[in-house]
Amino acid sequence: MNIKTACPLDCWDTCSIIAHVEGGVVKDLVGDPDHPVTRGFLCNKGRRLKDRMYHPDRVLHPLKKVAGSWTRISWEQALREIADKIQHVLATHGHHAILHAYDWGSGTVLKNLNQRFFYLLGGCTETVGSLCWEAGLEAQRYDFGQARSHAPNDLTNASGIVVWGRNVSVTNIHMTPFLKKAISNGAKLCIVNPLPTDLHPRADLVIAPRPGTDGALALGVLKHCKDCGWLDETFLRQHAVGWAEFSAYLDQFTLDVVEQETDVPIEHIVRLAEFYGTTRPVATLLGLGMQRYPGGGNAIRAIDALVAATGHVGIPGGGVNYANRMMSEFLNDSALTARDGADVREFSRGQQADEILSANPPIELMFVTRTNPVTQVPDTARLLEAYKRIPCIVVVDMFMTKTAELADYFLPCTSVLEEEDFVYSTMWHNYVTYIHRVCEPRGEARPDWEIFAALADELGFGDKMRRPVEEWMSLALHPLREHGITLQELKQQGTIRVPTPDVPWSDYQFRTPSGKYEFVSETARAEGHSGHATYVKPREIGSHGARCEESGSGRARFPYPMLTIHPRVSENSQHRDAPNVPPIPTLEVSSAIAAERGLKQDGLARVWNDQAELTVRVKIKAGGHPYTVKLESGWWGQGITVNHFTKRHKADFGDQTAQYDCTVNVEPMTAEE
Ligand SMILES: Nc1nc2c(c(=O)[nH]1)N[C@H]1C(S)=C(S)[C@@H](COP(=O)(O)OP(=O)(O)OC[C@H]3O[C@@H](n4cnc5c(=O)[nH]c(N)nc54)[C@H](O)[C@@H]3O)O[C@H]1N2
Ligand SMILES: Nc1nc2c(c(=O)[nH]1)N[C@H]1C(S)=C(S)[C@@H](COP(=O)(O)OP(=O)(O)OC[C@H]3O[C@@H](n4cnc5c(=O)[nH]c(N)nc54)[C@H](O)[C@@H]3O)O[C@H]1N2
Ligand SMILES: [Mo]
Repeated sequence: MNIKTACPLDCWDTCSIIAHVEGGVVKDLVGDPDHPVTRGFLCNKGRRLKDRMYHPDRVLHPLKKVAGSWTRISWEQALREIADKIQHVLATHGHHAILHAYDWGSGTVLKNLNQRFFYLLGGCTETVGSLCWEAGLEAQRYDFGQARSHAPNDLTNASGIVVWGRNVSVTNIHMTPFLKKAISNGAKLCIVNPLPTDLHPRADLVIAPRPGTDGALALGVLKHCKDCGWLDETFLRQHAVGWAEFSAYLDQFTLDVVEQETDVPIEHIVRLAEFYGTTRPVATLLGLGMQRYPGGGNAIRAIDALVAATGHVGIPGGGVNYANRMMSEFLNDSALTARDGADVREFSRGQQADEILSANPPIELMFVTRTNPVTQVPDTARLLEAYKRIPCIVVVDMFMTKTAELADYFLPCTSVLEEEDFVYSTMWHNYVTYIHRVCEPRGEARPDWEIFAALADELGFGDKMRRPVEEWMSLALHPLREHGITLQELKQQGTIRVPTPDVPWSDYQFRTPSGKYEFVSETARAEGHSGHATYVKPREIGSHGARCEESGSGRARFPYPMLTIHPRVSENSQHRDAPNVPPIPTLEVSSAIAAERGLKQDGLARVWNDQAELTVRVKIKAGGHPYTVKLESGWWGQGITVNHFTKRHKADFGDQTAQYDCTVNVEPMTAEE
């Protein structure tokens, strides 16, 4: 029997999946050929949803930690004891003493009911802000009024494509066929990335900036376009505000200043300017990596300005494609969360350790859902210090994660394959997919909503959490009714297209207060920022020469930026089931670093900074910024996580973390070590 479901992982692609089921057992998962974007191909993370479900390490019963060891308990006992704790904390410290730490480990609509539970307590403390993409979303809110992306198919209208900091073949693999088609139609490809990617061999131009300096690069490229007369004067005059003020600021970004700051040779800066100034249309695909820096939001604003001023906004085959926020207008997920009236104290996802440590009232009870902060939040050591101070922690997950290890209660949730729901969380395209339950839950696992409804029963407000799931889903889909889309239709069709435009801003009616594209945004100013994009330097990463001189001995303490980007074989830390995740992780280095530090291919090395130290296997890879190293995130081992290395620095907008502003040193290990 074939049953349709979907991948709920926090990802660009959000695939629709067909499960082959025999006798109630899932035999195989394959891509659904009818999905217009993901088109029958399923990546290894999606295929492994089955292996995760059947994994021998999966926790299938509620657990309680007694005298330091985990003991199996019944749901009844778990729910009663946790409900008692909630009541006690509410009575003694109030609802702000309960922290709900959550993120997007699953992006299905019914997960919104988790928040509802805490709001119904009268409120809580919850985590807000982003480890992921918020600085860029805020940047595009200032510039356009909202982040919008072109429909995937529209890429084939482009004459030039700039993949700016997106790791397409790893994180957004379903973009690849669209890119290949565009290239075979004759589109030229430019890549801007400090690290080599699988797409590099296809590129006509590769630019490898020093990490965290894209803002300076974009401003310099735009200044050069201005100097060459390559701007879209009609756009600047009719559809934008603030150009004169911004244009005056640009003048300091001369070619030699930009070369100094970014390590990009002048010749490459000029070629990128030609790309934007003389090719039309150019589609720009932004990744999220480059906004995880102190100046990350401003970098996105600078790139927006470059693309807009050279006339690539609002036309087929163009756009600054960062995210797709239009979807949210067609889905009423707030009907499920029902936050209105709840008294919520907000702690930043990135800064939560400091906030927990200084909280008044203190955090007495923490619930963790859909996230593994111990491996994913920057500065793990500080986070552990904070979490260890919390008297009681409840984790809802499928596995004993590094976060769950700290807990007092573990509540087992279902896999997506055991749930009825729909997924709408794509960061890119505009399709929603229904999730049919593929098989019965294993063991005693329950969907999150059922766990929280059962807890609400214990606390006497179960009626406010319990409705048939169809009703919750219909509520969320309500705005689509006027477009003729109902739950019934979604259920039958499997995947439906939400009616967002294929080419955003083609009417040049922007969502900003002025209705125009805003090179200068009064909103940004009112929120405490510069009106226009500015260049903000990284705090840790500097020029290699300057860092080497710093120490006086010709060798800086931490001369190499280390990018802890998303892993190829796993979704963040969810690689427990993945093959080939070794106890010694791989550090990719350039040949320049290998020469400078005497590193050998496949040799062991020590990488360290002022926070952490790790033994790594060296892989020498050409094609990136000469002094940048790569270590995939999500990994833990040797007593630490990758985020033991990263700092708690903030990006400029949106309470976003700046975890890529991180530097290390590396040296070969001798055989005896
Ligand atoms: N296989 C896999 N796929 C995933 C995920 C996963 O963990 N594994 N995670 C999902 C999630 S949560 C997200 S947010 C997306 C992320 O998708 P992406 O944005 O594509 O990936 P990241 O790893 O966040 O970003 C890293 C890219 O940015 C580049 N980069 C880093 N610093 C800079 C810089 O200063 N300038 C420029 N120009 N580039 C820079 C890196 O070299 C890398 O190629 O992927 C999703 N898809
Ligand atoms: N150094 C460094 N740090 C990073 C990043 C980086 O690139 N470098 N990337 C950042 C980014 S972009 C992101 S989005 C974050 C990701 O941070 P997280 O979302 O915390 O990362 P995951 O490892 O995907 O953890 C998700 C957890 O949710 C669980 N889960 C999955 N489905 C469900 C469900 O239905 N219910 C419940 N209750 N649990 C479920 C999974 O088993 C898993 O343990 O990490 C950030 N941290
Ligand atoms: Mo993310």
